Amino acid sequence: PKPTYRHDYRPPAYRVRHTELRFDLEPGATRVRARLHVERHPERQAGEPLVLDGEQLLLTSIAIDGQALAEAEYALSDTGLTVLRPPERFLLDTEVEISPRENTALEGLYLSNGMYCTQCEAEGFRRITYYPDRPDVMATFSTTVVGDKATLPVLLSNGNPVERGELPDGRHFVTWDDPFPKPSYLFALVAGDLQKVEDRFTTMSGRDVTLQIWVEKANLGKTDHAMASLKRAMQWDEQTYGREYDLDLFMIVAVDDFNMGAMENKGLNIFNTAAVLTHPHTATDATFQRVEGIVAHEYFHNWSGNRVTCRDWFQLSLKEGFTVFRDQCFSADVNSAPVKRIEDVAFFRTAQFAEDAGPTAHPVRPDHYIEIGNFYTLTIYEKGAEVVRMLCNLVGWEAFRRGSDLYFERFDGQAVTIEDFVDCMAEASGLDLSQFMLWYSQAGTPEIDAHGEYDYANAEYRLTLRQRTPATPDQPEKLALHIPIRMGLVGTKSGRDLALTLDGKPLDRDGVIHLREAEQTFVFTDVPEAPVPSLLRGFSAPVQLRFPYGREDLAFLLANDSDGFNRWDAGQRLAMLALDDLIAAHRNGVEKVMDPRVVEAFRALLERGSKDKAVMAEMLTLPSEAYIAEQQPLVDVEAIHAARTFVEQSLAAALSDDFLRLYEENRSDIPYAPTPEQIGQRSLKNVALSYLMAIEDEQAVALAHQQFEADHNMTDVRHALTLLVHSSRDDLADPALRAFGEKWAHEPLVMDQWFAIQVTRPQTDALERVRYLMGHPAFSLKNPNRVRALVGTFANQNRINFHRTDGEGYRLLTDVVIELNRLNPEIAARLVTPLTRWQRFDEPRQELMKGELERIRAEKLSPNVYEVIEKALA
Ligand code: HT7
Ligand code: ZN
Repeated sequence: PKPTYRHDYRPPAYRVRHTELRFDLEPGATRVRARLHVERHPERQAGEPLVLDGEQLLLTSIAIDGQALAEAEYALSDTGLTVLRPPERFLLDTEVEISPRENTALEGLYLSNGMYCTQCEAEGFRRITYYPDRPDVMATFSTTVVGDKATLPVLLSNGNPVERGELPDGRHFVTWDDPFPKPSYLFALVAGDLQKVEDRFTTMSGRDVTLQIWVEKANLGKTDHAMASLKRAMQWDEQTYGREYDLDLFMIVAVDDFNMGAMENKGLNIFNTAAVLTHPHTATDATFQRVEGIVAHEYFHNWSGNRVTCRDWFQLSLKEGFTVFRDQCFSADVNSAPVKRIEDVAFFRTAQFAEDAGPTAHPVRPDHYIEIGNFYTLTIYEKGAEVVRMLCNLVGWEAFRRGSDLYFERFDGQAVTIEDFVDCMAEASGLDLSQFMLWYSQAGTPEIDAHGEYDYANAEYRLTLRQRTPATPDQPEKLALHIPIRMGLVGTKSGRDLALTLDGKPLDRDGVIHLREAEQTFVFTDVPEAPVPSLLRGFSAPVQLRFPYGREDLAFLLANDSDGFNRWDAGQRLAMLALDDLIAAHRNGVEKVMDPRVVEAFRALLERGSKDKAVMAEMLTLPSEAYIAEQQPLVDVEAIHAARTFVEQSLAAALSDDFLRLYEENRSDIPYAPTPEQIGQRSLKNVALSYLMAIEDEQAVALAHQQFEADHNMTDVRHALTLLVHSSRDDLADPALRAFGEKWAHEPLVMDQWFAIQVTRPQTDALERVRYLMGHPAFSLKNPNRVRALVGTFANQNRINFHRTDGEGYRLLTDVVIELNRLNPEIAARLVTPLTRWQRFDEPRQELMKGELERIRAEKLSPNVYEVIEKALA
């Protein structure tokens, strides 16, 4: 497979103004007739060939302006069809046959549980019909769907239904018109035996919109939260960005088999059932919040992605980074803002930092790719969102909103670039953002080394910052970035933020300094007392910032910092210092001793309490093993696990009365609701229970068992079951697991939780359980949710067992990747990620991991897996 390069972009030679499609649905042989209204692009010469993409299609007829083409007039290949000498303006009619039944890759048109559905982003439409399958070709669509009336009573596509009727042989049809020009990746079709839940929304200009969520009958009771989330998101986008919905109908469909979370097809969003269905008995608080966020994300794409789309796939972050930023702000506004930021950053620093430090590191706007499906990454989405967040903070919200209005107005109905977006922000704010653009082109996580000195005699504080971005594949040298650092100086006597004067002027209200050089010193004057600096408040830039904090400094910030995010971060840094010592002790075979200053800091935290219980729960949560690993030069899997377990047990032993009190204070029998208050209370209670179970005293075990038996809501049941299954009490865990598995055997999404609980257990039998559970009737390699729950969770979240020194964990993952390479390349390429990080581990593990990567390389590979494996072994 050959790479595509960003610099090779050329506008298409031909445009499609309007697309008419007709689908005759049959599982093994669906006929797709397409009529494209084509014209030459005004910027391109006459007489160029028309190149259409197409894969796995059987062409049965082709005509231009009603005249069948002779074989010499076009050329067919595995990747497309070329019309050699087309006229300037014409109608192209084609007919192809495709087989949804055999489509296990879940791209294009496929069958999920007897229901037809599509996934066209990024390049799935070419598996439906011959077409210029690129985002800068935008057309209006008219789609007729024909199917068997008894088995496929519901026939959906984008836009508005304009005609329906009966046909011979028990078939029927519906025709849909989508008046908004769109690229092929936003096309969607759904057909099946579905039921709908309906609601309405009146837009800010008074238009009435019908909202529908389509599900299989058994899932009818699980749509309330998604519908409420959708209405909240529609209102938020009007109030915050002035964006109104534009069609009369907005539909969501839930499907079982789906490669990602959801898809923003115009007027017809398709969702993974896991990203839309909720019920207090089947979904946890985390799922309720995830559903709210994803429903909002897909809805927000209607403007940031659909009305204004990407010129080419290198610009993917234009829509994804901006839309993630929008959904993060929405979730922060409707829930607890500090907790949302803490959760997002904790995830980002673990997973995106790892991606940026590994062999698949790439810029937010990549320069080349082999398979675009591999670039739906944490860098494009999450780092892209951090870049937009920095832009927003740099220019300020008012200018950002003006820039956003300008962007939507200027480019409505167009396919544009990241420069177009940033130019609007520069125009609206008057700021020069040229250095800032490096954030889009340079891969890797910038590292900032900071140190500070207080000069008593002159009442000055000198802060020196040095930035460096490590080399990444293809990019050995890096330039200095423009890095906004929000900060404060917290007086050690007063415990308060000191007023900041820099270069004789008060620092702006937000307290942002701008690092632009490789090294810069900032001299703050009139500093009346010795301060502790609080740096990178709110994680104001996606960087690793190091400062030689002492433990007392961190305990001080944990107690006094006015920035909630940095209070949490001080606790994490303090725990990391203790963990580092314990990791070293474990490695050197020295007895582990718990740092009393960490215990005292936690005790003080527990005594102080917090109004926001969710924040308190985050403060009490230790850094994850994955995050700890990210902070180590070389990952010592056993030492990290042992050190973290030791800290948890030491805190539990020293503070068990406090944890017990916390647990009791936060128990509640009131009916479940996914409100921020209830979620915070449950998190705090369950964090306390985790600590208590870390030492497994009889009382803790009894509480966990009672919580499981009480069966109040899935959040509590799942947490209690996890603690039992991860404890040494198999006498209680086994019957509980059995009961849970039997009760929920008919609910695939709950069985996913049942799989995940078992395969994350630290006991040495975890790997054997994975192999055993792969034979369970509820498991299927063809369903991405099942694969993620069982195999993905094991490889990513059970570090000591996945990295077993006998290499069995790696072998298991490789076996699955090889199988999936054939069935579903997109999922295979994602699943292999943990093996690609081999350089982070000790020599024997490196050899084992590389051996497995070589084993994959020896197979006949899909472009997706090929690209990842080649990078990993480069
Ligand atoms: N824009 C959507 C991306 C997506 C996708 C990409 C590749 C393969 C399958 C996919 N399903 C959805 C989702 C989003 O970002 O909103
Ligand atoms: Zn998106």
